[in-house]
Amino acid sequence: MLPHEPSRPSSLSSAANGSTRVLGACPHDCPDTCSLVTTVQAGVAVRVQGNPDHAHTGGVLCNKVSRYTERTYHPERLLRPQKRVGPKGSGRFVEVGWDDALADIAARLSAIARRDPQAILPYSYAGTMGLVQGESMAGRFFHRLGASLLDRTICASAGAEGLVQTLGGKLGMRIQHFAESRLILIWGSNSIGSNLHFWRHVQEAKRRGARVVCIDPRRTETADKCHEHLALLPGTDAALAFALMHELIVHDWLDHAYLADHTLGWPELRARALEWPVERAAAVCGLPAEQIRALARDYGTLGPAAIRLNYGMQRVRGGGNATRAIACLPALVGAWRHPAGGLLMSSSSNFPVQRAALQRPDLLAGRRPRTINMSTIGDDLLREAGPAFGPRIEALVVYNSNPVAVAPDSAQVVRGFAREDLFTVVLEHFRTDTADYADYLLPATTQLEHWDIHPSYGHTDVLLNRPAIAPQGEARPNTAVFRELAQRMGLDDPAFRDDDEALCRQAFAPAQVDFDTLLRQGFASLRLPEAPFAHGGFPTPSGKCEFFSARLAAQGHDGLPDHLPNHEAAGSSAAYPLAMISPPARNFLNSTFVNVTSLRDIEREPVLEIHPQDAAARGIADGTVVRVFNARGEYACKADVTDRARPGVVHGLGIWWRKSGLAGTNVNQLTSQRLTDLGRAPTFYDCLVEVETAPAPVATHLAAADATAA
Ligand SMILES: Nc1nc2c(c(=O)[nH]1)N[C@H]1C(S)=C(S)[C@@H](COP(=O)(O)OP(=O)(O)OC[C@H]3O[C@@H](n4cnc5c(=O)[nH]c(N)nc54)[C@H](O)[C@@H]3O)O[C@H]1N2
Ligand SMILES: Nc1nc2c(c(=O)[nH]1)N[C@H]1C(S)=C(S)[C@@H](COP(=O)(O)OP(=O)(O)OC[C@H]3O[C@@H](n4cnc5c(=O)[nH]c(N)nc54)[C@H](O)[C@@H]3O)O[C@H]1N2
Ligand code: SF4
Ligand SMILES: [Mo]
Repeated sequence: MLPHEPSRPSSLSSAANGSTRVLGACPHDCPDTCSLVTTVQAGVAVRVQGNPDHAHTGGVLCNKVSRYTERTYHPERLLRPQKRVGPKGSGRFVEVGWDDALADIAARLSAIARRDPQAILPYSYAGTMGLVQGESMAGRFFHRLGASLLDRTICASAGAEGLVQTLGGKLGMRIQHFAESRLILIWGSNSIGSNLHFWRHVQEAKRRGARVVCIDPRRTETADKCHEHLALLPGTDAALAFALMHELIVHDWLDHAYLADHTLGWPELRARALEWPVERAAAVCGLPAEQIRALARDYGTLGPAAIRLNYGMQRVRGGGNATRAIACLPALVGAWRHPAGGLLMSSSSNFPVQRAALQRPDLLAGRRPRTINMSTIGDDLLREAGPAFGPRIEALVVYNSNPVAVAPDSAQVVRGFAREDLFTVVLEHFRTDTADYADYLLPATTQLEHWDIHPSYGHTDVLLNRPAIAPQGEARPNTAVFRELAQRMGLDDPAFRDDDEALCRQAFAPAQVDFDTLLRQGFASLRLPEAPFAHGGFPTPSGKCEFFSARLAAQGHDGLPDHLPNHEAAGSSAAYPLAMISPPARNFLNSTFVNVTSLRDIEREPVLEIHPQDAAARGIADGTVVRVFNARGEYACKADVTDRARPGVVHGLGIWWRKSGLAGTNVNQLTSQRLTDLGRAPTFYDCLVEVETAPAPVATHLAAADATAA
């Protein structure tokens, strides 16, 4: 059992039976950023639990991370550096010593850097959200080299840009106050699957009589538990938001004083909203008009009203504008006046992270390398040198990411990674799809084995992660690899001498976040107002909630939000009549945990959810193997015939490793590299497909695969 005394003296405490408990932070890309307690006996982590002293964690972890020891001690953990011996992608490696691996990597990168350092590209995302094992030492290394910069757009940049333009930052309600709301809109998010600790606040609000509405094309487990579910077509959220505004206007459910004092562009927004009578939006969204009217009535009359907006609705062409439109809503009804009213998409801008101190962009010393968008890595790896593009990408260093599985348009991504003249280094825990394409595969430490420090995008506490156990095998932290490479490449700068604890200390100014508090209790809360915009004070250029954005207008965008139909809008193609979204499977985190047996056993196998009507029209029975295809490629999986899907929309739950898929592909074989309106983000959920029962070749491939497996 965990001790519950709140004044536990240190984050490294000893218990009577000789075990120690080490405080840490969940590293995963999840808004909950849980505080972890790892029990260690004789150097072995025996249990990872939620910290009961941390209010946002409340002693509870999700199913995935409560299996963290299974992942850490997995028999397939990479324990020693490996060098490729077979053709690219064959996954044939031999073990090599760290010295040999690092010497060779340093030599190869130096040779490329002498010609043009921009031919080297780092590729990383949020395998760990830690500021130290993320972009600290890595940033210093690539900046000092002058390597290409990476535009980290793969998840959230469309919504982030929409929020920044409207509210002035990734800011909003404090998550705990949702418990006091009377109406909660869960918009583009499967909270029970991906934001579990928020769901506890929803349950509390429900107990107090709140009404809860889910806005999601898929009938998720979250939708099941809400009072109402609006199953709109993917990419139609802005139309819905405008119809809500229309109703608020015609019924005068408006806070005129708030509009006058704290918003910019109300007359213009009002005029645009009046172009969206409920019937027009109902036709665009594929929803009953009465359901939209009822939602508007609730939103206009039940206060405080709170919106939990999340990133599921911004992975479409108009994702940035849809975020802007929705982010306008709380100001219309003055919801921000109350701590339990308003909106939350991300809380990250609250954290005064000293990114320049960690990443040292000054080491560029005036050079301005080009920027490559991670969401178009498929095309960019295949691009030839040219005046617009610059040099061909010759070396790729991948850490904290699995692009071959998670980036859109995988056929193109794989073609890029398969280039025999591309030098690829991958730092990983496991032999992922991306690792298969490495020239050098370097074993990385997990969160139980290294230091780190974490902000959160769901709550407003900083967390410290202390190592609980020694690195497994010869695994090394990402930071150690970049330090060593710098030294071997003669990049002599004091920036490469900071150790990981020192880096943790540089993440925040002591006046903002007290490091001793972090050492003592594992977390520290930021001092913030309870209702951030009760009296306006939006950190936009005008200080107001900007319905109209002069900044966007100056960049040639529409100054007002608008509904932009999908690149591949439902009903726009006879060849590909079904809209496909690919939200995550609950027991995986993006492509992480796919190889953890106990979790994979719950998810069982890749599936496509399809409505009984769409299945019947194609002669597809539940459980049959189907071929899902479009012009970009095809994907084979089992059909789950279910009314979790609405007619016209199918769900390819993700993100399985390609090599665990039936025909060696995953759902990203179908997604495109087209980008969003704002934020240069991918459009994973803006994708048309057709589905048919799999013809014989796939079934044969399957039988062969089964035979090999058995
Ligand atoms: N268990 C688990 N938790 C996770 C993750 C995971 O993979 N697994 N991923 C983590 C990451 S990286 C992120 S970014 C967050 C994401 O967290 P959220 O943004 O909350 O995303 P999801 O739970 O993926 O839910 C997205 C929901 O949006 C719906 N959706 C799809 N298209 C549309 C649309 O056009 N409009 C609307 N209104 N809804 C739409 C999908 O059906 C899905 O239910 O979750 C994090 N948490
Ligand atoms: N079709 C479709 N595609 C999607 C999405 C979708 O909903 N649908 N979601 C998108 C979203 S929201 C996101 S955020 C991206 C996520 O894409 P990624 O950020 O690539 O996330 P993961 O797939 O979880 O891969 C992270 C990898 O980092 C490794 N890792 C973890 N910690 C460390 C460490 O400390 N050191 C090193 N070296 N490696 C580490 C893990 O082992 C794992 O293999 O995928 C996107 N792709
Ligand atoms: S993945 Fe999310 S819910 Fe699970 S332990 Fe980590 S932060 Fe908590
Ligand atoms: Mo994400």
